[in-house]
Amino acid sequence: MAYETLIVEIEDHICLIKLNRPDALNALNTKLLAELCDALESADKNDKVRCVVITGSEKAFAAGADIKEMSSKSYVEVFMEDLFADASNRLMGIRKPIIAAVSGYALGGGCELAMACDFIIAGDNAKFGQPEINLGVIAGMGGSQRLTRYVGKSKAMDMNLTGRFMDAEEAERAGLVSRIVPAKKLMDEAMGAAAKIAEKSTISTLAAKEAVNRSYETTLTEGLKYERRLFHALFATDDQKEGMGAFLEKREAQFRDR
Ligand code: DAK
Repeated sequence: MAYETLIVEIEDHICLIKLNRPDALNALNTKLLAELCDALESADKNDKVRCVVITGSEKAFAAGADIKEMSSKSYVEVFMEDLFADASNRLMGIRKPIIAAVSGYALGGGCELAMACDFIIAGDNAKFGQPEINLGVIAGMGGSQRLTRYVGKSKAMDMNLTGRFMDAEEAERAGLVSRIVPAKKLMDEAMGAAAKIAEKSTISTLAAKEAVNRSYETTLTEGLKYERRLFHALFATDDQKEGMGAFLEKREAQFRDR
């Protein structure tokens, strides 16, 4: 399907989604968010796709929600339409792994979108921030919640209250990003990570994603039980027999998502 605000390519089990509003530094407007949810849900349903990568341009992953689109809205409008709730919920419903490949600015809703992905690989030029405070509002899609879980209260408060940007090195030190690479190598690294994930059984990657995400929502005891049950359940799959059999036979596993 052709999109107005995205470029989507599917190759070798990887769905690459490039945010494409260069004139607005990929600001997230209603159209882009709707198209992004549509592209992600299509990838989630597509048996050929095993991993998704979301990226932007070299200058900006996304500079936030579209300020021009939002600025004149009233409280009643944003409350009644429950601005961004649908996109936020639909993003959380995606079961396949999603990597955010971040170059340049990931600000406001852009930083929140990256954090809603499963992990972030950053170019050494990446800049993360929750500058909504400068606009007389606060973060609305995870900047006070997910960021706090990623980097702890002190840094999350600093980012949300001062609106300052965090560079890639600080973001890696703080645990916001999983790895930093030279900006020019960002897509090679992100696609390489996606290819590694795409080699696995999709049943296992969905289970792994679900188990890690569960740790945010429950106690340690319940989380450990949940993880154990998923682990047990994977013994019902052909892919578990194939994975363990291949190890014992000293060959590469050929997973068939069964
Ligand atoms: N929205 C709309 N347009 C934007 C934009 C944005 N967020 N960011 C940049 N642009 C546009 C600029 O207006 C400019 O357009 P023209 O003037 O050329 O037409 C073009 O992109 C290039 O930007 P600049 O000329 O400003 O480029 P610079 O290199 O000088 O500066 C910058 C780059 C990223 C530092 C700067 O553009 C900037 O500060 N941008 C705004 C960053 C920001 O404040 N982001 C937070 C937005 S608020 C919610 C959920 C989420 C949210 C809200 C509610 N609910 C669930 C209720 C999220 C809110 C936000 O993200």
